[in-house]
Amino acid sequence: MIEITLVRGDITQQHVDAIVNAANSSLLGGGGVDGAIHRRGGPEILAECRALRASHYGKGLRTGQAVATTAGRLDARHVIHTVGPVWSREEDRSALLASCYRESLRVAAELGAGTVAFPAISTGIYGWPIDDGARIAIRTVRAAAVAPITEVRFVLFDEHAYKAFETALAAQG
Ligand code: AR6
Repeated sequence: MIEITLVRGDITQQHVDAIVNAANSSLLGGGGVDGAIHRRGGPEILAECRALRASHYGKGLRTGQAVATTAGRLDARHVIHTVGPVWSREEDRSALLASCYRESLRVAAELGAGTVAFPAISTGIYGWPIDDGARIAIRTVRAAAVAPITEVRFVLFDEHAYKAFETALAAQG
């Protein structure tokens, strides 16, 4: 049985097998979680991202997909980079957001990860409303988690995000 845990804090400080990064399709870094992961993880992560771009993702990683690199100096074995959708009022992109969680878990399981830490994908720079982002995250992880994953930890940066996940978890069990 998978355990979903909520932590308020910085994802780069977590000790888990895999840390998920809310990246962009370039895989070459950015602000938010992405910036923090590259800063703290060191240049090895960016070097692998560049190599992946050259070998497989010349046009960029597509929204909703996920790919793994080393975790560099982070206290983890892997960083899994996924590209969340930008929030849109006109278009329902929630299937793409769900895909980020599902694909990241698939990649983590393939790598033999037991513990996986997620940020609240798309809810920062990409503008997704936190309550809806939290519901999609919890629902998707509940439905998708696979062996050998035993713990999925959501690492929420602020109290507002933490509360949104707490509410979603209480509602969905
Ligand atoms: N640990 C945990 N959560 C964090 C941290 C941290 N260190 N830093 C921010 N958050 P964002 P996105 C929260 O913007 O919306 C980048 O430039 C933040 O409060 O990191 O998917 C990429 O390169 C928010 O709730 O990711 C892309 O261009 C959540 O993490 C773009 O931003 C996600 O915020 C992706 O935007």
